[in-house]
Amino acid sequence: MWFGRSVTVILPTYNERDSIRASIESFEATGVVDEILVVNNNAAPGTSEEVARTRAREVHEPRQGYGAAIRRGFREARGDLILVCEPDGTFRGQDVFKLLAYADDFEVVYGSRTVKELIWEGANMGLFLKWGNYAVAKLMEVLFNTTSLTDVGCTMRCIRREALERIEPFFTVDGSFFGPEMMVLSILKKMRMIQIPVNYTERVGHSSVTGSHRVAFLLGLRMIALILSYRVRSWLRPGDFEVEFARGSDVAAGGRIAAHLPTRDLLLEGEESESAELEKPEPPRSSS
Ligand SMILES: Nc1nc2c(ncn2[C@@H]2O[C@H](COP(=O)(O)OP(=O)(O)O)[C@@H](O)[C@H]2O)c(=O)[nH]1
Ligand SMILES: [Mg+2]
Repeated sequence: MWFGRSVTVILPTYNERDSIRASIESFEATGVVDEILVVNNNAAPGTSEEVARTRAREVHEPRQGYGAAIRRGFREARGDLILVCEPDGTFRGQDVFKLLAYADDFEVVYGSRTVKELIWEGANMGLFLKWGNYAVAKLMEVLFNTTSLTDVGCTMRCIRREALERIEPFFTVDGSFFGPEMMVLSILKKMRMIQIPVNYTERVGHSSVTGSHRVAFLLGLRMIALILSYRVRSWLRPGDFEVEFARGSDVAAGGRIAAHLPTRDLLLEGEESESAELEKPEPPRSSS
C-alpha cells in the first residue's frame, strides 16, 4: 500500500529463470507492493517453478512479445498504482519508492536508464545504447513539445489505474517497441507525466533484445517510425485521441469504437512482416 492506494508490480518473463526469484523478493522486501504479477510469455523451462516459490501470481500469455505480455499484465493487475519492471536483475526493487513518490504528483512516471551516475558497472548501457536512447527520447520530446525525456527503452514505469484505462484501448504494439507507444499515447492524452532516473545494473543471463547492436539499431528505427507516424496522425486527425472509451457495462460499445480507430492500420499495415522479423525471439536458453 502506498498512502492508501494498492500497488501492483507487473513482471513479464521470457528468459529470466535464474534471476526472477531474487527480483520478486526485492519487490516484496519493499513492504509496499500488494501484488506481484508475473506474465509468463512462453518462458524458459523452470521459470514457473521459481515463481511458485514466491508469493507472486503467475499468468500465462501465449501471444509472443514484450508488448503482448505487458498488455496482458495491465488487464490482470488489481492495484491502484501499477508498476512495470523486468525480472532480469537490471532493476532494483527499492527504486519503486522513487516512482511511487512521483506518482503522488504525476499520472505516469517513466524511469530513465541514461543518467551516468546510476549506470552500474557491467550494465548493458554503453555509448551506443545510451546515446541512441537519449537521441530518440529527445526526438519525441521535441516533436511533442513535452516534458524532459532521456530514454525510450526503460521498462520501469508506473501508471495510475485511471490513466491506464484512458490509454489502454489505444495500445496496438505486441513487440519490444510497446514502451515508446505507451509514452506517445500518454503524451497525446495530455497526461501529467515525468521521467526520472533509476538504477540500471548488470543483467543476469542473456539479453535477447538490446544484447545485439544490430537488433537494437533496427528496434531504434522502428521506434522512430512509430513516433513519427503518431505525430503525423495526431496532426492530421487530432480527434482520434480525443475519443474516450465506455467502461463497465458499455465495454462492448467501447470495443466497437476501438474497432473504428485507425491506429492499427496506420502502424502495422505493411509493417507486420518487418516487425515480426524483428520481434522473432530466440528461444529461451537454459543458462545452466
Ligand atoms: N526477448 C523477448 N523478451 C520478452 C518477450 N516477452 C516478454 N519479454 C520481456 O521483455 C524484457 C526485455 O528482454 P531482455 O532480454 O531483458 O532485453 P533487454 O532488456 O533489451 O536487455 C524481459 O523482461 C523479457 O522477459 C519475448 O517474446 N521476447
Ligand atoms: Mg532486460
